Amino acid sequence: MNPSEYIDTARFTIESAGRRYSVLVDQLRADLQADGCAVLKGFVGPERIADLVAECDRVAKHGHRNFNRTNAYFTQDHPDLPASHPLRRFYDRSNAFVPADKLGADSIIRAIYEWPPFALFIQAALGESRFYRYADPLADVIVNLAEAGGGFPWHFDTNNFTVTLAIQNADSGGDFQYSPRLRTPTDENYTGVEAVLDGDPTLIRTLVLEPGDLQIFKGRYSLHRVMPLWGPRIRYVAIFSFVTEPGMVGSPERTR
Ligand SMILES: O=C(O)CCC(=O)C(=O)O
Ligand SMILES: [Fe+2]
Repeated sequence: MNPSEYIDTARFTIESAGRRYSVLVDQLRADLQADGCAVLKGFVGPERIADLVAECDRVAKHGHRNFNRTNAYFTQDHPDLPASHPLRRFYDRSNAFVPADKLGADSIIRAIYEWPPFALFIQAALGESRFYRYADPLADVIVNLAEAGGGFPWHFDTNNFTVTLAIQNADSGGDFQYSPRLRTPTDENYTGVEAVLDGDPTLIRTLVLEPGDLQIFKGRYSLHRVMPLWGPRIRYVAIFSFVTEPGMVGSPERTR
């Protein structure tokens, strides 16, 4: 199987280094610079997405479920601070993910991830000088499953960028919300974070991602969440991981 058959390469010329390629990469760079988010709508065309849904349906039984309560920073509580402080605002998180080794040798998702032009193109869009596929056999490319009652509450990522492919939406809910550049390396901006947690609409953008949309997101400084979702249909998202060092794998604790 040739992964380029799944990607709408007529619209997204990710393979060539011609003029259309530069225009596309420049556009993505501008979007990422402006607010840390770039979306390629219909990256996998509607006529091809059913095969990816079928792949997710096939591996969903291998999902590891997780339930926890977390603040936006994945840290412990700080009882010395006021209850409204962002460090003290804990939310339920539940989701499941299918580890990378369960996708199987005939995985379309893995074929896209491992197709060399894909990583080169994402690297160009991000303008990263050091950029490698994650070497972790359990976590390099995973499928995230979110069911009714789930979602991913407000948080900052601990990694610099995330590349996700929307494969199936829940019946309702599950929209992606974010507040661009809310903090910086030197300013946590707890006042702004508190405002977002309280729902200040002037600080929040909502993205409705449809099956086949590819999202490149820089989540370390932009607070974001997946809104609660409802209905029997599972939300499927493939998460492609890239890192800045070759040969990196996760710690045994995290892998467990
Ligand atoms: O499921 C998504 O769309 C993104 C989830 C997210 O924010 C993350 O994995 O850090
Ligand atoms: Fe995130």
